[in-house]
Amino acid sequence: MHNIQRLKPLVVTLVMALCFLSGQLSTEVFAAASEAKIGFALSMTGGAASYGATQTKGAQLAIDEINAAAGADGLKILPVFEDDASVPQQGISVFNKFINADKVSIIIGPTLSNTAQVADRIAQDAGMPVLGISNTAKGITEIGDFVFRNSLTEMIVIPNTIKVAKEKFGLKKVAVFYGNDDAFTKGGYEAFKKALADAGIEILTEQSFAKGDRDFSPQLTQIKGKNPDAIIVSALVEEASGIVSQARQLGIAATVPIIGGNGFNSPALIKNAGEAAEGVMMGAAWNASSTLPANSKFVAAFTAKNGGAPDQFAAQAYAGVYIAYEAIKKAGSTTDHKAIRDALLQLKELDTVLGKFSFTAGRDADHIPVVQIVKGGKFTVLE
Ligand code: 1QQ
Repeated sequence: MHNIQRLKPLVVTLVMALCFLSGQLSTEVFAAASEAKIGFALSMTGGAASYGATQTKGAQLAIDEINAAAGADGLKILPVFEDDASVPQQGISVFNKFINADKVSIIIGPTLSNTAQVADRIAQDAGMPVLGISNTAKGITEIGDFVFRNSLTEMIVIPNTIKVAKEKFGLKKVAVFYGNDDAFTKGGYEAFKKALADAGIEILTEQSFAKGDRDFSPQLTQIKGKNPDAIIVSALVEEASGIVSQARQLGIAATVPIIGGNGFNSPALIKNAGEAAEGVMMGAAWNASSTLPANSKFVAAFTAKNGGAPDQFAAQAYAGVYIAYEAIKKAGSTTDHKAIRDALLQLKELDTVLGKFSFTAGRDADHIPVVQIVKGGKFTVLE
């Protein structure tokens, strides 16, 4: 008994020395060349493929920059890109692969909230940090404490969109048109309804559609008959493009603005709807015309590499890679998922293309939203 008591200080010192050494060792591991695997679950096929395409480009640019700057002995990123095919089941398979086979440090994605609301549960249960870069429906980060996103939610963006639209067009009465089978389009619909009520704008009619629909003329004919001041649309880009084109084909005048949510932020809308896209307005999370140094550098590098300007989805992907990388470095480990999760929460005012970035206590993004309008075939930020 006596002997053990006497040994106690020695044991404490030994344990402390070991802790110190292991801390030293983990920095040593990073000082020697090492790689952090990041799993990207993005929509490369299916309805959300046009978002996934620019997300991939934005992420790849950040990876190239980080790996070039890391030099011969720094921490590099080894990306694993997988197609979530825009459907929840495939998202689940990809997440399982990242967790069990690839053993990634963190997962970035999936593209759609509709997939995230099921796939993120897999990550949460496995204690794998996941960073959404385009999920804007409510309820995603509530899945658990390993789920983060850098994408501003529709609950934050839409009230601003409605406020700006009301000032610009003097809206009093509108029609609402939304997708009724997707987490994002349903969430956007609810956010629009609340924002319209708060702004004292009357809803003349509510119409809905389903994913994959191609003919929107029955609902648009109903809407036209009500003579609204604007049409509020919660849709992903494939359906949004059809709605915008067919509204103008049916003779709904260009003086009746079409106002959308996050799904409208893809250049695919302008490509698909052409002239009919002119004047379409949407809320956005990234200020494309920001002259902050980080943003100007990103826009120039992206344009030089890809022969065209980035969109919001590319910007959020690019920022997401830098956020994940900082957290892994700060955690001092590529395998300690809890430490990486904790490091994400501790990131403060990281300089990103979205502005100075920190997560909220609820692991969401929090910055100023903007409103964009299509002018001369381009997204323009309303100042
Ligand atoms: C979501 C969205 C989509 C528009 C992402 C591409 O915001 O699914 O949450």
